[in-house]
Order: sequence, then C-alpha cells, then structure tokens
Amino acid sequence: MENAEVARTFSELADLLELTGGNPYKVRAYRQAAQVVDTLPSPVSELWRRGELTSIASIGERIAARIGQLLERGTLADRDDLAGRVPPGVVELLSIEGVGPKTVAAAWKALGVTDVEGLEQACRTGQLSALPRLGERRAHAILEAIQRYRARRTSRVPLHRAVSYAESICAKLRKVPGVASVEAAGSVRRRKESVGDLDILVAAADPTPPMRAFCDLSEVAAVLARGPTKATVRLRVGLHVDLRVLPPESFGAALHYFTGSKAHNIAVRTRAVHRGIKLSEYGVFDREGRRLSGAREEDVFAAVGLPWIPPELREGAGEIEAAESGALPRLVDERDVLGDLHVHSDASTDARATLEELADEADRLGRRYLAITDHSRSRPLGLDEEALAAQRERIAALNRARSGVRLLSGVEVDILPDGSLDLPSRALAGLEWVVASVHTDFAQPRGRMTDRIVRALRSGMVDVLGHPTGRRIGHRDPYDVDLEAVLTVAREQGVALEVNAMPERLDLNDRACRLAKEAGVRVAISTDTHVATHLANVRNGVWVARRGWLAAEDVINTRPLEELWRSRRRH
Ligand code: DGT
Ligand code: CA
Ligand code: CA
Ligand code: ZN
Repeated sequence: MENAEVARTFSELADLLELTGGNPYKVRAYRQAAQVVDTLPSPVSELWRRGELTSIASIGERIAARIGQLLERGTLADRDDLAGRVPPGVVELLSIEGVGPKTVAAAWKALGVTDVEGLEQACRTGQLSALPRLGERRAHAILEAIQRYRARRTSRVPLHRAVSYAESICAKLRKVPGVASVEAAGSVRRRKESVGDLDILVAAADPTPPMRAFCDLSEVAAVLARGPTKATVRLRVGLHVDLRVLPPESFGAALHYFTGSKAHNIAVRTRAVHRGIKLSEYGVFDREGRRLSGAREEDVFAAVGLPWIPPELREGAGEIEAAESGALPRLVDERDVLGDLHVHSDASTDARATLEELADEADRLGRRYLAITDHSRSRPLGLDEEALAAQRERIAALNRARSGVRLLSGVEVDILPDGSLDLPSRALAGLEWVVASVHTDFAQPRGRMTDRIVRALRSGMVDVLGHPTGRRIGHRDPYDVDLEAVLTVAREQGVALEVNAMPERLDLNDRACRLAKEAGVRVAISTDTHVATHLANVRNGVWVARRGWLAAEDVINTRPLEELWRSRRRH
C-alpha cells in the first residue's frame, strides 16, 4: 500500500469520526498521522515491516498499531463502518472553505443535505440560515465558498504525490530484464504543481517484457488501452498513466517530445523546420528521412543549435531565447540548500516536534542551520515576549550542548490587520530570525492588504515575508494583494520572500518566483515544518523555485550562515 493511500485512509477516518461526533483527540491524532505518512520520504510499509514506525516523531504505539492493521488487512474496520453510515457526498462538504463538521452534521441531520448541490439549495431556500447558530450571513458566505470550491475542484494530482507514484513505478520498470532506461516525462518532469496524468517512457529492444510488467503492476486498477508498444492504465489512486516503449536509439527524442510542454515543442519544431530537419518522437531526421540522431535528449537540442534546457523551463515562456543567448540560469538544486528558515517546534500548539527532535532530523538531512520560528501570541497559543525569551535561552543551551546543526532563535510573527506586528520591536530585535506572515483577515480588499504587508516590511524588523499570498491549495485561494508593490518594497527594505514548501501551500508559486527575481528580490525556500519529517519537504520548494528560473544565488538559504548574517538588513 502506497503512503498516499495510507494517508488518505487516515484522513477519511478523521473526517468521518468528526462528522459523527467522535472523540476530538482521536480525530486530531488520525489527521496528524495522515499528514506525517503523506510526507514520509520512504515507504511506510517498509518502516512497519522493520518495526521502526514508532521511531518517527509524532507516531506513537497506538497509531503505529493502527497503521499496521491497515497494512495487514488493507482496510480499517471502524473507517469502513463509519463510511457505511455517512454518505460520501457529506464528507465532500468538508472541503468547502469555512464549512466545518458542525455545520455539515447539522445540515445533514436536520435538513437531509447529502451533497454540494443539496447544501447550495439549503442556502438559497433559507433552510440553512434557519438552523441554530447559522444565519443569513453564514448562508451567503457558504454560497460564495461553494462557487470557489467548484472552480477549484479538478481531478489533477498535486506534484509531490505524482512524483512519488512516478518514482515507484519507474523503479519497478527499471528492474525488468532488457530495459535500458526509464524516465517519467510530461508535466511531472517539468515539475508543474499539479499533474493530469503520468507519461512514462521505457527504452528496450523488445517491448513485450516491460509492457507486460507495466500492466501487471500492483498499483494498477484497470488497463484502459493496450497495444504492442503503448498502454494506458488507471492506478488504484485514480491517476492515469501512459506508457511508451521505444528502441534505445529513439529514447532521447521521445523523452523530449513527451516532456513537452506543447508550446515548447512547437517552438523547437519551428526551429527544426527552418534548419531543414525533421523532429519526431522517433528521432532527428534529414529532408530525405535519414536518421541523424535521437538516442539522447541533447541530440534534439543540438540539432536545432541549442544547449540542453532543463525540463522545468520548457513552457514556451522565453527559454528558447535564453538558451540561444547563453542566458539560461543555472537552476538551484536541492543540494544547494544549507538551512531552513521557517520551522515550528511544539511551542506552537499546532506543531509537534521538540527542539531536540528537530535538531536530530536536521542533522540527519545535513542541514547547517534551522531557524525556530514559532507563532506569536495572537495565534492560538503562540509565544509572548516572555515565553520567547525563555525559548531563546533553551535554544542557546542546546546550541552549546550539541555540535551539528545551529538553531537560530526566531519567530513567525503575525502581521495584524492594520500592518503592525504582533510583538513589540524590542522582542523582535532580540531574535536571530523573524518571519512575518498574514494569518487572519484574508478578505481585506486589495488596497488594505497591500498597505498592511508593506507596513510590516517597512518596520525594519522582518527578515522574510512568510507564505506571501496565503493560498492553501484546494482549501483557500490567495488573498488579493498587489504583489508587484510588495516586491518593490521588499527590494527597497532588503526583505526576502518565502517559497513555502508545504505541499498545500507552494507560496510563492513558480510565476511569482520569476517576478521576484526580475524585481531583484531574493527568496527563502522554507519548509514551515510542523512535525520533524516535514523538514524533508524542501524539495517541493526547490521544484517551485526551479520553475521560477531561480539559481542558487537567488535563494538566501543556499548561503552559509556567516554570509546570511552579512547580507541581512536587520543587525
Ligand atoms: P498534464 O498531463 O495535463 O499534467 O500535462 P502534460 O504536459 O503531461 O500533457 P500530456 O500528458 O497531455 O502530454 C505529455 C506531453 O506530450 C506534452 O507535454 C507534450 C507532448 N504531446 C502530447 N500530445 C502532443 C501533441 O499533440 N502535440 C505536441 N506538440 N506535443 C504533444
Ligand atoms: Ca501528463
Ligand atoms: Ca499523457
Ligand atoms: Zn504561517
């Protein structure tokens, strides 16, 4: 069973429990388990087999046993039991922004609402507003949220999941005898933040063994189409996968062709026409149809007079021109990232890891520094000035007692609705790292939101603007803000903007990264860790930054600590 499937089962169990009024501690524990498993870098089934599940921070004996049950039986009896009692449409209602389990349970029990359409109708007819603790205003807000939900709902898969499915399928195909190369092409190779389907390419002289192995994969739910060298399947998790098997001499040409994007391919093909050559997924050919090359992807670029272009840039958005003039950026790599500048410890009530656990995990990943940035006092139980001072002492003591990663005392301070910061300047001045973020009043009009953020950046107290647009993919749209105005002030104030690497945030996104670079603003790729395993999420942020054309020097946490200190504005 894949990590994503285990995670989905636990998150469903949490939803179902919550809807039926189950124990809130269990709800929380299951939801946390889902989150942890979903972001684990290795297969949960292997950890379980080796009896190492409980070595993961925030997975206790109880949850480990439940994960074991699920892996052994393929199902959880209480989840199935609850699922039999709650219609699936009711669970879906929880995905609508601002609609929590209490509202859903009330609409379901009192009004018989079992799907989005039903909820919409109950809002329109005034039935919903007549329920206790609801009202006209709420009903109206829910109607608007339903529209946003519909606009957002697609069948695309978030990149980090698509990558993990692709990696696992490719690894299995690489073991098939006679297979020379395997690569996932398409949008997953371009690291697009959401993926429609996987496009996997195999190089082999005899297509039969890889074709058979592919259709027989344990992940496959149904074979939708099958020919001698191509197949399309549906995975049990719902995603479709196209497979193509090619002779090794065509592999590079096919890899280029099926990586796309369409816009990039058209631009490359046009250049080929001008040069009197023909490109296809089978190779590079001259006018008479004689093969010139095609085994390696570089062959295709060389044939049209270009250096190899990284897949992340192949969107037909200036990469050909940049390649031609030697102006392609040397994109940041995960190995360039030396530290993490937004990390929560258990001093934030929505986070779990102790400082020691965070330091251990950071050492394991080879991070050199880690800014501990718990929430400020306005957040549900963040730290006030006094608690921060105490934490600073503990961090200093820990740094003295350990070698390895250096912890920085920091904070993620709220930007209040009027743009002031949630802690006094003297408290912020005593800290080594300050992230400032918007966590409330997302609905402010564009002008207010922009002024609010600009004021915070001008405080002179801020190192990084956290998750600058506030979106949470699938849950909340970005707030309305004039990003260009924010970038102008960030540049003038020497403040970096965050690329938040949580899979549900990815904020800044790829396009905004490129804008930041053009505006002369540097970014921090940060994990916003809430449990220790999240520290590995840095790769999600690197993917975004690469699509945003960023090089290592555009990313502040690729710099050693001494250099970071020197270049920062706050001293
Ligand atoms: P997705 O799956 O929606 O996330 O996006 P892609 O880019 O993976 O698109 P997909 O799976 O339809 O096709 C994979 C690549 O194959 C695409 O990026 C470019 C190439 N390709 C597919 N069909 C065509 C076509 O009709 N013309 C051209 N030029 N390229 C194509
Ligand atoms: Ca695709
Ligand atoms: Ca496809
Ligand atoms: Zn935050």
